[in-house]
Amino acid sequence: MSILFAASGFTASDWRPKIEAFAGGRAVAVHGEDDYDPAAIRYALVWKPPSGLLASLPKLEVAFNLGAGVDALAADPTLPDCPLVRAVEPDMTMRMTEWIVLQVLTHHRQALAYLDQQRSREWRDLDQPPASAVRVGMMGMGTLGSDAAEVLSRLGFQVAGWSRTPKTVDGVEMFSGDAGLDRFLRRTDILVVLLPLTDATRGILDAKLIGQLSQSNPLGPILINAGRGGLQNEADILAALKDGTLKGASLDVFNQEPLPATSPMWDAPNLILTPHVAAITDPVSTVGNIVAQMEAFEAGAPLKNVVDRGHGY
Ligand code: NDP
Ligand code: OXD
Repeated sequence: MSILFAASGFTASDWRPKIEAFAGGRAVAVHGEDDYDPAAIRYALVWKPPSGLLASLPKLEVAFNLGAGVDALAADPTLPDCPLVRAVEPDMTMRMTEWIVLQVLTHHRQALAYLDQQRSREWRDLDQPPASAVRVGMMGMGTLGSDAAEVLSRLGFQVAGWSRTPKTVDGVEMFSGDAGLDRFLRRTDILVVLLPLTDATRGILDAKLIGQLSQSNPLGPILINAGRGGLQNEADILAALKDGTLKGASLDVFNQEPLPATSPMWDAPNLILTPHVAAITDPVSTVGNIVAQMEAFEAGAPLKNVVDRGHGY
């Protein structure tokens, strides 16, 4: 029985040797490069595989998604009914927290304004509130959001979180569900978004939501999204940046990726844009953990980080 690797946008030559090194004698096939018998595939390691590919593997037992977000897989109407395991990797969590903290501090410490001053050789200090006067709101308090929230709390920010289900998190004021959203947004100066893209969250970052953010901090509100582009209405964000409803934004994800060269987002004022790189998947730690899961599964242990198909994440 074999492992199939089918990950678009990933360099198979980086992954194949790692999978073979960990795979303990299991045969490894790379979709698009190797001939393989679909009926021999027991496990698939995937990232945005072609629609219908997983359905063509009659003996597939588990699909391991090489990213944390499973929206691309969920969009495949032929997705078979096997367990779908998503990536939950300490390395990915640390990379994401790094990116989030970088963006929060860039806006909080007015790095864009100082860069402008540097370009015009202007030596002038700007009013700087302490972190303790700034309210960060974390939309999505799962694996990634809760880690970034904890680090931002330690830096002194007033951190609140919003999740689907109610929960208690030390040092973080928690809100949940539709009922908690308005109060969460109204107390937020810097909104950080680490939500999955599901039917319930698609398009949530629109003009209405932006209009609910607090306008009481002179440096805010700021929007930071590393969740998914499908969460955001880019025209609304652009308009808010232009008219000052948003003082700044950082976006790592877009509705269309790569972002077309013609997109007006490239020229949006006070926008920091990165090309979906906030937290990449590291082959070494990921493959090691996936193979460890396969071995535990074969020994009868339950799989970890299985996606709840009903909720879509
Ligand atoms: P988790 O599944 O661990 O956490 C998701 C969080 O979102 C949970 O707190 C969940 O609430 C909350 N949530 C889900 N639906 C809703 C809703 N309808 N209303 C309110 N809250 C909701 O995911 P991760 O933290 O691991 O990852 C989050 C996302 O980050 C991924 O889905 C992916 O899209 C994105 N990502 C982006 C990367 C990048 O490089 N840009 C890299 C990795 C991930 P509850 O706690 O109640 O379940
Ligand atoms: C992920 C991503 O979901 O990289 O892991 O976007």
